[in-house]
Amino acid sequence: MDRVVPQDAARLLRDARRVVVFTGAGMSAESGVPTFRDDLTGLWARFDAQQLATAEAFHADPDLVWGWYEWRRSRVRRAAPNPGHLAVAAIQARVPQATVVTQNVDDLHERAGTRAPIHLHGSLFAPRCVAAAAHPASFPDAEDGDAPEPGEGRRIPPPRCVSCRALVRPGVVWFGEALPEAALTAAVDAAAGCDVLLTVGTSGVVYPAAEVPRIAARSGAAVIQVNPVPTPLDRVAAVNLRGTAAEVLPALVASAFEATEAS
Ligand code: BJW
Repeated sequence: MDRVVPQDAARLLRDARRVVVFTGAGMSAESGVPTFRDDLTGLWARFDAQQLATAEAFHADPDLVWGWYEWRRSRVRRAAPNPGHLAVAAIQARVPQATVVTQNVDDLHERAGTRAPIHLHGSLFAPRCVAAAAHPASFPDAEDGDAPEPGEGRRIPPPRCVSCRALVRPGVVWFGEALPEAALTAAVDAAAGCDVLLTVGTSGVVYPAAEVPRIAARSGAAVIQVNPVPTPLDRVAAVNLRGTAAEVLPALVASAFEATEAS
């Protein structure tokens, strides 16, 4: 990677009044949270999405699916935000109208200090029951004592909703499911009204989330992409920064904001 952040990206960020930061799994990769589609390390290289990330899969084998999500939740709980997450929170602190839109189901943006990130694909930490009037639900934590310790292939029966006794499911958006309407509307509105959209660590292939940077570009915003490899979003990006989130974002923030403050 070119270690010097291109000046035009820093200038675009410095001059923007409204910024959207749109993140995907690569944002958390350097925290030790696996991506989905990276060739060797991605989750979909080792696990079958159809057997784990659909409502049909949960219906067919709830213990398998709940156990897999508990394993992933335990990994995220042990992970810490990386310098990229901290840089995103710093952007929000410098730019009055900065919105963070994430496809990630971890809570690393929140733990880095980002205010109110919009979660398009739900959260590992907000389970709900499967009933039509889905209630939020609580679930046993490892430190509760009697909860089984999650392991990679461990089957764990999901708890039952305390209100209606229906099964509790992970509060994430599976393939074929609608995204949370309020979150999607807020993301689209922010993208349509921003000056700069910074897309970080996403392959840009999962819809409708992948429309968010494209909407920004069509609305006249400059799209800056941070990713170590080319993606379909290269074509909509005004600037492509080839590198990782934890390397590029702190350098971009320093170049955009700290140089001006010192002068
Ligand atoms: C780094 C890095 C480092 C590595 N630093 N970068 C239009 C066309 C075709 C298909 C469809 C379409 N519209 C809808 C569909 C179907 C489907 C879809 O998009 N399929 C495509 C895959 C073909 N979409 C859906 O089913 C959606 N629902 C829907 O459309 O509903 C319609 C409906 C309407 C009304 C009523 C009912 C239904 C739902 C999609 C849900 C996605 N869910 C998942 C799982 C979430 C739960 C879980 O975590 O288990 O969300 S799938 C997975 O992909 C996850 C992610 O959020 C999402 C996006 O992945 P992401 O974040 O981009 O990760 P990767 O791995 O793909 O990329 C990582 C990138 O990081 C790479 O580029 C690396 O290079 C980079 N990287 N290290 C920076 N250190």
